[in-house]
Amino acid sequence: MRSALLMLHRPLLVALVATATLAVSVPAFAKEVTVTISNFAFSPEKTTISAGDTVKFVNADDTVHSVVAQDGAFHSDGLDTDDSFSYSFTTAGTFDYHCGLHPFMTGEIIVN
Ligand SMILES: [Cu+2]
Repeated sequence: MRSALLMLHRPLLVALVATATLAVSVPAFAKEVTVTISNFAFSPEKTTISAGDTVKFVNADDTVHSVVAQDGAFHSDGLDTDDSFSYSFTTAGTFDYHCGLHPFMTGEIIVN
């Protein structure tokens, strides 16, 4: 009786373990990091990520901002309140960026 119950549940258990392993390993490879634009500043100003990660810039201000890479690698449209712009960094290095409308707003993404 007891062994019959175990045999019945074994495939389900294997499927559950496989699903749990997948759920844990996929986000570990590429994560999404949020940079908030607030009070005319990028927060955090310096963000360290791993190659393959995505940075999501979210505008929390009531003013339109944009995100422009110093080296021209990316250039967002004007972001209204609550709008966002995402960019995946595939190579290691230090990437400086600023707001296209307010050049004094600067930030840095460090990709390891
Ligand atoms: Cu701005």
